[in-house]
Amino acid sequence: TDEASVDTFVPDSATIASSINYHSEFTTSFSPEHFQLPKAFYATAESVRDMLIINWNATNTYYEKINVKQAYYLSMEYLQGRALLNAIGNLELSGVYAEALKKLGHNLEDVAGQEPDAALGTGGLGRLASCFLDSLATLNYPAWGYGLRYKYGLFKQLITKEGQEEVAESWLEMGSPWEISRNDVSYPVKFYGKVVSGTDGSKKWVGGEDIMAVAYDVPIPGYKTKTTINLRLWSTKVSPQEFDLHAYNVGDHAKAYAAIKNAEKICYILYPGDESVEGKTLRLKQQYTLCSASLQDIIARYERRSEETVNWENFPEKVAVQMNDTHPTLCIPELIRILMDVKGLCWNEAWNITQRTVAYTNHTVLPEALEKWSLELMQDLLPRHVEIIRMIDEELLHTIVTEYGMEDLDLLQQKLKQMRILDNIELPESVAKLLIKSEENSAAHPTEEVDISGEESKAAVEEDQSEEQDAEEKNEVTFEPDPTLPKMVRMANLCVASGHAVNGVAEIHSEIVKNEVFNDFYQLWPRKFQNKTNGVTTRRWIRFCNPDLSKIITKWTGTEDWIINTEILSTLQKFADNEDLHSEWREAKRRNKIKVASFLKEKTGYVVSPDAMFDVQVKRIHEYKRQLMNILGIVYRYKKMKEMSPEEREKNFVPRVCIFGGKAFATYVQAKRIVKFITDVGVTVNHDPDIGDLLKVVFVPDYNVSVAEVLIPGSELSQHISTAGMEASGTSNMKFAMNGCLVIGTLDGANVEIREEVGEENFFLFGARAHEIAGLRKERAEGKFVPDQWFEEVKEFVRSGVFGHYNYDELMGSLEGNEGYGRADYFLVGKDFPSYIECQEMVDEAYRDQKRWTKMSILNTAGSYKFSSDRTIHEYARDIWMIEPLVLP
Ligand code: 26R
Repeated sequence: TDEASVDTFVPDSATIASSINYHSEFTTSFSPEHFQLPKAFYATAESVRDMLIINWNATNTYYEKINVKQAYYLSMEYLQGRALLNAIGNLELSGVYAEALKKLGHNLEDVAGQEPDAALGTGGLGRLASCFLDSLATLNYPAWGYGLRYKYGLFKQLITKEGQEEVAESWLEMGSPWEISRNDVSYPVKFYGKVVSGTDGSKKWVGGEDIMAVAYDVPIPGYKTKTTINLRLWSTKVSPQEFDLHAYNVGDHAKAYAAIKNAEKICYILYPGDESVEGKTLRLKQQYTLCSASLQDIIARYERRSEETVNWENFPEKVAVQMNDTHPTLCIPELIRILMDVKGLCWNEAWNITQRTVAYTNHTVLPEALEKWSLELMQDLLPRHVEIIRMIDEELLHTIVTEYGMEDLDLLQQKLKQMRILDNIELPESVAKLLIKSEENSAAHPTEEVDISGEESKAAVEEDQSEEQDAEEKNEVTFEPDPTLPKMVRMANLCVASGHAVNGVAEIHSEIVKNEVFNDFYQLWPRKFQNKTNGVTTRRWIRFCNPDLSKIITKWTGTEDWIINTEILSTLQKFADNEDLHSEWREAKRRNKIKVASFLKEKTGYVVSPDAMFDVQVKRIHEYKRQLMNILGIVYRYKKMKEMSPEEREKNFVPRVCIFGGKAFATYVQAKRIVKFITDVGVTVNHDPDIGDLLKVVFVPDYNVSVAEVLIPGSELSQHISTAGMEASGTSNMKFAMNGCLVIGTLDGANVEIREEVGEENFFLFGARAHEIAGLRKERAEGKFVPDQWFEEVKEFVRSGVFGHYNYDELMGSLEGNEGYGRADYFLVGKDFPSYIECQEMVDEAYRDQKRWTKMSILNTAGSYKFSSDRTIHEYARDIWMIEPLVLP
């Protein structure tokens, strides 16, 4: 098809129906007799795919021709969810597709419901990557995503009497209609082996095992634009050299098969359990496969688009690489390796180019989630990369020495130790020499008392207050490795040292990144640090998941342009008191609630009343997210209800349906206990004849993108109640606010900015502030904190067996004391509980006044314009990637 006809070609329903028929007969791998579900879905998707491929080709041909600068988003996770309605919505073909399917005896919604979710991610980080792709395409930014094509995505969650059970999620069972396998795009990826030096000082990584990474391209269409970008996912297979034909011939089939399995297992599953060395190795192989294949591909493209002689200096003028958290950190040493060992550049050139190319986004401050890899394991698997990491470490150490000088040796040594990439590893000779020399120097000419001021005096005071052991550690910095401790590579330090930009994902989080987590680095390179508040795509998260609300917004703002220019949403503010809008708004919410109610009935069997308030907490189950506080609040409510007469009950409480959803990591025992507890409370409360519709507790199994698309439009209150300072941003909070749900939350992550935008009177705030947390924890651990009486009563009530006789000691014990199960309530549930309960009472009060509630709801949608991922992507493009939109002719 030539360019002109692409522009003007808008198919009608008859053309589409015939395309679907064609694919039904020739493309899908189903029996020919019938045209039923799920075949109808696959045939429909194939017909959409044709159009995507036309645009995809046009886009990439144009990028190639213009030789445009491209951004590459490297992520170990993408949570794409379903693609059909999104694709035809973006192509503006929903109407004709519905018509075409009707002709063929099907209903579009049912057909779309056949699609399995692509769940190649766990939560916020993966879904953010997917929202970013949608915005990049929509805004015509030349950018690609790179990831891994896991055969099994995130597990399917079953809820049984035992709690959560995990089942493999085989999303590729019937094949994916969206991917295009690129048999011509493949790269070797090496593991193990050794490094050999040439006589000219050059290095080569040889031997070991080679596997092949093969590209699968997923076209990502933009909304109302021809731009269709690419998500390139790598799959792994045995390299022809490794395939042992001889073993087959002599009957050693197991040996021959081992090589195949060894290659293929890399892309089997998302997050292989990493308790064992095998699990850890596999995960590192996954990370390296993503980095190596993507960089080889990016470099090949750069060379292909270059004039005759390739100018490597200019590489960063054409390539920007964004690392989605530390998971793709290995692209740093990999880029250096290719530039030096394959392209023949020297260290300084390669190091300089790499720094100008890569940037890093941090998504968590939880210490246990800051990645560290065992040096031993990495040395074994990637020996050349370890050499390069040692060189980067050395560069960094020299920078620190230059910055701090030799005057205050204690300070210098402390900085060296805290900031270096390699932990518990002897100093490189060049740095050790400097220190010995200067120690001699300072013994000969003792330096004067240093004037401690500003930051340092603050640090000094803190040091005075800290425990003796701490002080000792700080005074005597030793670089002798401790043989009892493992030698580690700190991936985040590697990213911060090597990237030209480091960003957090919400204002408060970026402040914590600068002032706490990476403060040493911030002092060294203040200009590297940025904030890029997260966002979500309005296409999926308003327009397509909530068509009723979308119609109302379009009617009252007078345009559909709010889908791209979210600022327009704020014009709703002027109608916040308009009674006509109120009744339309409530009507739409009610229809969405009815859909949620029937969904809950189908998934759980529980029947809930759409007249009750729908109160929702859906997210990964984690102690810091405090689902436990939510459910204990519900227990409190239940207990109070039981103590009242029926009349009092009706008078005091607004009927609520409390909905939970989310997966616990398979090995996270405490999180799984929380799931079990929630479902146990549900069993008791939902069957209590005294309570009826006043309170229902429902745990929705297998929360994923598609479930979110049903729940969010039909929610009225949503809970974002993490311990302050612990949730980097949160992104579902944005989706809920956009869909007119009120947020109850702490001052954490993006909640802070949401509250600013929607107005504090439209946000239910409670709980301790981030800066108070450390002090509160200390107080708690020292036993100085006196827990609130309600809180104590609620725990007692649980222990008494009202919700069954599952052993709750470990769960309740984590909120208490210091001994046994006691973990001194690290997440401060007990501390925030009273203010949470009071806040929930204010929620009830607001809900009783439906006029007030509706106004608050409208103002939440109106105030959410900042949280479009379009805004976020514009900021990345402008401040980090330096790329411009490129509209196809
Ligand atoms: C490597 C391993 C230990 C690991 C740690 C943490 C793997 C995955 C994670 C997930 C983290 C990085 C994550 O999903 N963070 C979430 O990122 C969202 C998008 O920025 C934020 O909204 C959310 O607050 C944050 O928890």
